[in-house]
Amino acid sequence: MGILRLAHIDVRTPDLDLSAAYYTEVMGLQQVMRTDDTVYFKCWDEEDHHSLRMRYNPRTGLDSFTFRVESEDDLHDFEKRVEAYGCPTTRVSRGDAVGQGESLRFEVPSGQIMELVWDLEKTGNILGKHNPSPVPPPDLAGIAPPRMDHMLVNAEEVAEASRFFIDVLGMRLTEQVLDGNGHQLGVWLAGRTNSPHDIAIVNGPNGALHHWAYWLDDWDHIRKAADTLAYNGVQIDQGPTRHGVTRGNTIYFFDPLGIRNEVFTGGYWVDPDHEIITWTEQEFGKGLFYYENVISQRFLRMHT
Ligand code: M3P
Ligand code: FE
Repeated sequence: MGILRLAHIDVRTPDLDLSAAYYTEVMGLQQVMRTDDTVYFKCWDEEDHHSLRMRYNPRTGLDSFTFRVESEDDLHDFEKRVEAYGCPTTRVSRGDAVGQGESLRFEVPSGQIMELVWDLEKTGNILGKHNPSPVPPPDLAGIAPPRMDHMLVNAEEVAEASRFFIDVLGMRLTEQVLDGNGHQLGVWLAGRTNSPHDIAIVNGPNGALHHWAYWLDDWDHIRKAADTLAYNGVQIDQGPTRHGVTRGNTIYFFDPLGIRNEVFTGGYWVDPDHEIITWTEQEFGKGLFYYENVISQRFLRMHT
């Protein structure tokens, strides 16, 4: 049993048209469905119905984030484990959410609503399964990442949140930042992927979303993404640069409503028994942005 990977992120936007224009034309996602108050998006190489849901609400914010579990029976096992930890759970029935079957919902110790699901509607990527082209059409708009990669949430008590993800959900710690007293300020956690992180948790207000990231295939695509962002007048937060933590290449930027996005590539592969990498608070500038060696206050304090 286990947590496989990030499946979708559900957020609120006060301007659905502006968000839809940005996520299709600048980020270059496929808009898969639109109702009166909700838009669903996916990347060109994603098989599931959607990876991003945006619904209208006067206040920007995170509704929930959803991870896929490895097998159908896992929902039952996780229900018992999460309840035993002391977090009440609810079941969302098939038919109650677009693009998926039954799911399990609960509030994690850092206050975000998390959902686990196995049954995702498989609508396929844009290449198809019949003599597929290895690349998407050259005329896709915007950055056009192939898939969503990871997300980062804030927690007042990083160690408590981290223990929940490790002990209850079975995720694996790959890297951590410790303060001078040995307390965790940030943790990077992997599911059943070989990625250095599927979710990270960094000190900040409970319930907050720091960013989510899209995967790009190489550093040259990060450079092209920076050109696309600058051309479209998007506010860049940091980069293009490299993280010391995860070793990934990155740019952070803000969508038109102020939600932070990241594009990410590189990193390394981890086995399940990979030894944890530890950063000290003094060296965390390099961990965050290896070339600049800065801890920007905007980066640490701005969140959704
Ligand atoms: C990443 C990453 C913070 C660190 C962020 C790191 C917010 O986003 O992908 O490794 O301190
Ligand atoms: Fe990130």
